[in-house]
This record gives sequence, C-alpha cells and structure tokens, in this order.
Amino acid sequence: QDDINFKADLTLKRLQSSLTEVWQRNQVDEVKQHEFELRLNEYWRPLFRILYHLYSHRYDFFYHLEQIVTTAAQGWADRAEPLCKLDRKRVNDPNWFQSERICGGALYVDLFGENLNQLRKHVGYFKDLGLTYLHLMPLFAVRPGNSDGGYAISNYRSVDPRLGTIDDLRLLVDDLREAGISLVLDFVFNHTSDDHEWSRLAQSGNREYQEFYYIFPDRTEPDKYEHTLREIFPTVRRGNFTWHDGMEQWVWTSFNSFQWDLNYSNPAVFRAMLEEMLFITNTGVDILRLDAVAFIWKKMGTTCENQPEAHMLIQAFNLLSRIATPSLLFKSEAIVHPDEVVKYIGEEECQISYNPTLMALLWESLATRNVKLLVQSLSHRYRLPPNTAWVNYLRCHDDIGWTFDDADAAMIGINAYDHRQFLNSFYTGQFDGSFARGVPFQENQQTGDMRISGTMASLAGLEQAIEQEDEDKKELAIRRMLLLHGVSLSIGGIPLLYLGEEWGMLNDYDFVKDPVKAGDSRWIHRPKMKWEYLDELDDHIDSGSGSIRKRIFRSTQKLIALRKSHPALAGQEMDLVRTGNEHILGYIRFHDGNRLIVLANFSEIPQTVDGNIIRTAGLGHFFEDMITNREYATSEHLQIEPYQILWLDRV
Ligand code: OTU
Repeated sequence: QDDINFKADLTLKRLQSSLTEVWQRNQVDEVKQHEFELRLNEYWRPLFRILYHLYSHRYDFFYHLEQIVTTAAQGWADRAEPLCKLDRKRVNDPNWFQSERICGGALYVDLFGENLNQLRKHVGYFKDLGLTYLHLMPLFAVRPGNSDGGYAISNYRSVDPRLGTIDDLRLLVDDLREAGISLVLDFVFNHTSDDHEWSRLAQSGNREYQEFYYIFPDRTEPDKYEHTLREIFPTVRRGNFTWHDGMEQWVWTSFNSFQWDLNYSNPAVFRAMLEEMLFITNTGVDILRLDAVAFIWKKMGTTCENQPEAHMLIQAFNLLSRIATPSLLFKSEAIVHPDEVVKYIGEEECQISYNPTLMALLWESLATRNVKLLVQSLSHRYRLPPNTAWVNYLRCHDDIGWTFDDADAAMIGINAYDHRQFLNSFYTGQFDGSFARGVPFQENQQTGDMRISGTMASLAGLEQAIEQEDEDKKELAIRRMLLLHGVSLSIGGIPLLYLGEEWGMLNDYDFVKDPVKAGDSRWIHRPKMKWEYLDELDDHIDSGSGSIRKRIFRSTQKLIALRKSHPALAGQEMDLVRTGNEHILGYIRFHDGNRLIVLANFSEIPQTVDGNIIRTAGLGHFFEDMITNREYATSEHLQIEPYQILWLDRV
C-alpha cells in the first residue's frame, strides 16, 4: 500500500510539466487549472492503482499514463463554462438523481422527429408528459446498411448526417436544459463499427491499430476461447469470431460481425476511448449509458463476461470523469445474471443501472398472475449501496430475456428451465389462453434459449384484444399496462419510459419489408411515432383506438405527475409488505419521514387484503388512494380490482 502510494505520488509529480503544457496550449486560466488539479490530487491514487494493475507490465507504461492524464486535462480545458458551472453545482448536490421529480424517457431521434432539429419542436411534449431525463438512442455516424440500430459507430465525434450535426445536438441540449430535462447518450465502448477509422487502419495492415482489436491469424485461439463463451446473436452468426477476407484473419465480434470488440488490454485503447468519452460528454451529456459493460475484458478459460478487470476499467473511467467532467453519471447496461448486475453499481463505478431483473419479473408476474418469484427476488436484491439508484423500465429497444436467478426460483418450487420455456411460449402467444403477441428473438435451437420482442401494449394483450374486438380484453390490457407503470413509477429509483408506451403503440410488423431490419425482430418494437395521436387528446372521441390511446396517455401522464408530487417516492428505500395474497405485490416507500404504501393486483380477479396489514405498515387507521382519491379504513378488508394498483397515503 505504502509502496504503491509512493509510486503514485512520484508519478504525479513527474506528470506536472505535461499538465502545464496542456494549460498553456489551451490558455486555461489559473482558477480552472486549480479546480482540475484539486480533483486530480483527490482521485489520483485510486486511479493510479487501477492503471498500474492493468498496464504496468507494458514496456511503455509511463507514456500511456501521461497520455491518459493529458487527455483528461484536455477534456477539462475543452469543457464549456456552463457545463463547468453545472459541475460545481452537482458536486455539492451529488444525489440530484434521487429526486421524486426525476422521470426518464428513451427514443430514437429519427423515429420521433426525423432529425435533431425537428426533435427540438417536441421538447414541449416531453415536458408535458413530465419527463426530466431523455435518452436519445445512438445518434452518431454509423456504417452504411445494418448498423444495429446505431450501435455500430464509425465516428464518435460526428452525428449521423441523416440526423444532423454536433452543433444541432448542442442546440437541442440547450433547449432540453431550459426545459429542465437532462440528456442521456450512449457510450458504446465495447466495440466499434468495422468502418471506424481504427478498424480501417487495422484492415490496411497497420499493426498499431490491429492491436486495438482482437485479431487472430487462424482458429487456434478463437477455438480455445469458444469453449467457454456464450453466443449473443446466434441467429446472425454462430460463434464470436468473424473471418475477414481482406486481412485474412479472424476478428472478435461478440455481437454482429461488423461490430469489432475493442482490446482494452491495450492501454492505447483505453486512452483513445477516454478521449471519445470526454468529447461526447462535453456536448452536454448528464448521464452516459455504458453499453454492453459485461463484455469489455476477455480472459481465456472464462465466459469473458463480468471479469474483475471490466469493473476496474469502468472504475478508471469513472475516476477520470470525476476529474475532468465531474457532474457526469454512468448508467450501467448489464443485462446479465442479477448477482452480476449489482456488481457494476456503486458510487465509484456506475451510479445508476438498468434493472433487468425487475423488468423480467414484472412480465413473469403478469403471465403467472402470481408475485411469488418477484417478491422472492426483491426481498434480497433490491437494496443498493448509498448514492446509487435503479433505472426501472418495462420495455426498451432491446428484447426481454428471462434474467432471474435459478436458485430464487427453486426456493419457491419453480424449475427455472421449464419456467423460461413457459414464459417464452406465453409471450409468443403459443401458450393456451395467452394474451401476449410477442415474437422470438435469437432463438437458439441448440440450447433452447430464446428472448422476446414486442411492444409493451402488444405483450400486455392490447393487440389481441383489438383484433378480437373484445371490450373486456381491451380493458384488462390497458389495466395491465397501467399496473406496470404504477410499479415502475413508485418502487424506488428512476422510472424510464420507452416512448411510444404512453400511447400503447402496437407491434410494427412492417420491419420485415426493410432488408436491413428484416433479420432482427427487435425492430418490431421500434415503431415510428405518429404525432397525429396528439390531436386525439382534444377530440371528443369516445370509442375506438383513439379513445384507448387517449386513456393510456392521460393515465400515464397522471401517474407521472403523482409520482413527482410525493416526497416518499424519492430515493431508493423500499420495504416489502407481506400481503398474505400471492396475487398482490405490496411495498412501502419512505423518505424523510414520508410514507407511501403500494398494493398491486397482478390477477384479473378482484382480491382482498386485510386492512390491518396497512395499519401495521405504519399508515394509521385511515388512508387514501392517490390514484382514485378513494378513502379506506383499516377496519375493513381492502378490495382490489382486477389489475388495480393502489398508492396509499395518509388522509
Ligand atoms: C446492447 O445490448 C444494446 O442495447 C443493443 O441494442 C446492442 O445490439 C448491443 O448492446 C450491441 O451494442 O445483447 O440483446 O447480454 O448486455 O449489452 C441486447 C447482452 C444485447 C446485453 C446487451 C446487449
């Protein structure tokens, strides 16, 4: 410990002159220099320790350290004054994202507004809906043809010309900030597109850039790795490697063949991606979504997912962002086993994280009408370290995978393998009596593995109900959607809507007509927004699809507003309430002396709960449902209607 600190301190002293050079070159004033250096001093030792662990065996370690530090300094020098001001503010208010007032939305720029400039016209809409956080799906320059929905990036410093320019992005950011909406963008740092400059240099035989990726002359190494790897997109290509004709070599491609995995065992890659990260952040990003975090470190004989070094790399990026862009937050996108998901969450790693387990188990509860597995999982998995938060979502641009723990299932007598088969059958509409209209994604004949695509409304039964013109079924489908929103908005953490949900948009089967999309069923749940829906809000429609959409929109908007109005819904504290009824999820939220109890019926049959449960949970004898304004007393049994959710507050 002493020894490594000595090395760290001495190295920092030796780096001073390189720093001074950055300040002089950029004419950075002394106050701004000083701010950076204070933070560098504060975070240098832990940063040095990680980089030393990962890279000190390299003959040119000091060179890379120097490059990393000057890259961070350059990032701070380039940071515009309004962002530096925000840094100062958020350093003193690091928990801004725990507020009950935060509510997120995610969307594709082209599907919602044609381009960035058009999207600016809709800022008022986001505000009306109640959003304070907007995730724009990847909008950077991509390869032509299939670009995996923007996740095959050919240049992190330019916007896809079909969407606009970096300057357009900056203008949008200004408008969003004005409207009190934070910006979330992706940091797709596990891989680049095969037409990124680095990849093209590698293809032209440049050895320095070949070392940016994992490239092998023959199958010897790939075959050894394959023994322990899983396949992410097995219907696209078997295995994890792609033969490149030009180089006559094999390239590591965990996802599509055109997404080349970056080699972070090379410190030059770490530094280069740091520079891209700082560039993206300096456009005005509040939160970076770290894509595919699980995959960034490879080690022979392992799954090459969730390696300890992957965590170290993210921690190093985090420390560098604390130093150069301190108001930035990281959001982890680890759609992996729940034990592994939480390991990415921490003040020093990713402050916030998608909650794939809650997402999957909410759909599981809808299929089974039973909350046992959800409750079992929540009972020991919901709590997070201080100053971190879950991002709770119901659908996103990706598929649903059944990521729950097999042991959690076994504990309540469920066989996980069979249960996943059931869920797949249910959500593809095969299971008798199913209400869902999902389609398979990446079905693996060998392992029986499958994931599910489909919009929230189609999965919740609305598509089937509309097709069958069945009014009762429509009613139940709408209630299922509002039930899920009601949980996501109240259970603790940041709720995140996948826009289109607020209108109950159905599956878009037309994606198969586009050859670029046809092979990827996730496009079924990436429909184009129809702004004419907004007119339906004013019309006096009282039948048909228009009125369904109006009801879903208005109810969702109302739930968001209610969430933002109740101080108990801030933060992350949540205790389960034992309801004594397997169909009813119950929990209590508390924050700063405020309390709220939520009861949610996951079945289409009315249920009752003993009112005493509410009294013992600490709400007193009389309380009111915030959603319907109905009053209840603990002396009675509480009747909960089919798929009803109650947000109970003291009267
Ligand atoms: C992410 O998802 C993105 O969300 C996808 O849209 C991309 O295609 C992909 O990365 C590549 O950039 O496989 O089905 O276990 O952790 O990272 C979604 C895999 C995915 C996940 C996830 C990945």
